[in-house]
Amino acid sequence: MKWDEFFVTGDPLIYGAMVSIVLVSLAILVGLTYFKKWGYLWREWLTTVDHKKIGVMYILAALIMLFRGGVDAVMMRAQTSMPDMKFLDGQHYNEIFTTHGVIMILFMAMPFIFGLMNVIIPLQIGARDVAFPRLNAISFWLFFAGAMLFNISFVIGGSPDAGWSAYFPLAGIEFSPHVGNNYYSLALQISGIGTLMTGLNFIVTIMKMRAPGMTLMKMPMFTWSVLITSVIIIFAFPVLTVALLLMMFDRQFGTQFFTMQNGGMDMLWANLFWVWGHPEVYIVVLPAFGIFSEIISTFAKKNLYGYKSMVISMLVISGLSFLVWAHHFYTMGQGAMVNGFFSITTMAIAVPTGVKIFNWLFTLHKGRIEFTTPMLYSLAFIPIFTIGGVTGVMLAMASADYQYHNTMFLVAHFHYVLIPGTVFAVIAGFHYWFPKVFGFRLNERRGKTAFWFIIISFNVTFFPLFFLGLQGMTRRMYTYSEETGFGPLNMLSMVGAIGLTIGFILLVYNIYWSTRYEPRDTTGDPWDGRSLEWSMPSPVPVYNFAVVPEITKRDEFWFAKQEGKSLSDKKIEKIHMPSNSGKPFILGIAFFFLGFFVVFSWWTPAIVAGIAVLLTMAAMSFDRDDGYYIPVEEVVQSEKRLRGERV
Ligand code: HEM
Ligand SMILES: [Cu+2]
Repeated sequence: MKWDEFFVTGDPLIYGAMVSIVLVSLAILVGLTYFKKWGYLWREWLTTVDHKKIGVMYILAALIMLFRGGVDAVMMRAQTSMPDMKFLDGQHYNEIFTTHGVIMILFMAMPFIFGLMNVIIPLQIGARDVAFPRLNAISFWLFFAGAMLFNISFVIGGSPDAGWSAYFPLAGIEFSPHVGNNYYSLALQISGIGTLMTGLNFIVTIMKMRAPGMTLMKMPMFTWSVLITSVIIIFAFPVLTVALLLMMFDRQFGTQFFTMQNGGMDMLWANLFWVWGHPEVYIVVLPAFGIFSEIISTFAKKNLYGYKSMVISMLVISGLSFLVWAHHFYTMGQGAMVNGFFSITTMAIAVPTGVKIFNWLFTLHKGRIEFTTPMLYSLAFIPIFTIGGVTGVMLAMASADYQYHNTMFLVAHFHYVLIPGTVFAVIAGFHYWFPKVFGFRLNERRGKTAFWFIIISFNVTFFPLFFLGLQGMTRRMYTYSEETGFGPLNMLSMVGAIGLTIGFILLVYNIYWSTRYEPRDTTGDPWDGRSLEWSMPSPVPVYNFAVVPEITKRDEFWFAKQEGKSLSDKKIEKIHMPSNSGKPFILGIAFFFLGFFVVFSWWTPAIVAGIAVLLTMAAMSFDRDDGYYIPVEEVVQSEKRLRGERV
């Protein structure tokens, strides 16, 4: 490969991006050296095994990826805002919708959810950390390595361009000969291993580490949703990993699993992809349901209506989510019987989902509702998500789908599901739990301004797309002529996208503003919460609970407050904690280079990087570090300090 093929060239946009990447990296390096922060960064973050810090890193990475995916989105909207627009060419448009889709789902939505569950789950169940803290760090660094690998494709070698679903034969070596889709297969394999381990870790954590007395049916709803999601992860992700491995073999070693000749079967890819892909939607949506349940019950000042039916409907959804995958390709000709089966299973999902919607409405009924920022997002979610759900049922009807398949109607539908169902949830959760992690709230007034911008602009951006789809505008189409008449609605959608951008900028600005000016919270419970995470001071000390509380009922903390009881008046004992480790971070770097060299089929360096991976793993298994104890005196001191007493 020649150097001019190695770096992506020829476009002012890309040169601009290269220059800014170099400048930002230099600024970070110089800044860290100037302020002497290398040691701090290494000790407190890169080597941490603390679930709260790992959670914060996930969320930070997700916010950066939201920015990257958002820039892609605005560029697409700009290109289609007017007929015969000349901003992007066809190839660039292909690359951008591919990276937008992959980044938003795998490197924004999932890590944002993982970030929140990392921070909150141990606190909600009364645990001192997750079951396997070091594995948790490995999960994060593998996710991060995969995300970085995927992102550099933009400047080195070229981005994938076969859609986020990478259908064969388009994604095969014959029609996509450059390295873009190798990045897809490698980056997703690496981060996928991390995801799988997160799933295992949280199942064990929730099953084994709950505070005494907290039976399954006494768990907060967010914990339930994460437990069910983790089970979906361990069934769904192996399918993706295997499919990606076969993709890699097809593209780089001449096998014929998904090709159109020599016994290959392109539809096999579509099936494997969606056997993972549909449950993936629930991996990001179920925890969102959990977050909304917590927020709605907190700010309606009522216990969650229909707790048991909430749990059952999540279980039913998780089971059904594995039985609907063929609804993504009704038009590929598998016949009426098969299509009929998948139509019915798909429509059936609307039933448990409807149960949940009614449960939230009944929780609100006669509640003393407080319209805080997180509550506003949760209230807006209900009607908007319902539009997404109803249009989903429309798409589920196989015969009707022949009409809307692969049109902008579909694009509108899944954004109506994913943006309220995931993005609003993580933003709501972010505002809700922010004071727990940082010790102060995000400013309410500024938060609400951003909320209104985001909610209104979201609808302006995506509602027109339903009509464009019905008029016949196909998805993934980079341009259209004046005569189609698609112009005005696309322009309207562009206006919405600009509004969304402003909304997100206001949201980020609020983080900055609140960090500087918002008063600190000394109660640890600024929202008058119900679950255990509000029972300790904020920011939460490393050991979480000075004494592990005993649970006798659901929302124990809420009732304890009513009765004026304390959950932590027992004797403090010394606390065992896991020690930090640099190896997960090193493993992430080794995996990054392994992936990078395999992308370019540079086998010698790839073998060296592979050996580095194995050696780091071996070093990890011989590690004999049993952690350390925090002495009683230190716990007592820090509890006093955090609760605002003079020490
Ligand atoms: C923030 C505002 C967003 C805007 C303006 C936006 C806009 C778009 C546009 C214009 C397309 C391509 C339409 C076409 O086929 O030509 C698209 C595709 C897509 N978007 Fe978004 N999007 C946004 C957020 C999101 C989020 C939050 C997610 C997921 C969590 C997401 C997931 C996807 C996926 C999976 C595709 C399909 C990519 C493909 O065709 O391969 N988007 N989006
Ligand atoms: Cu689906």
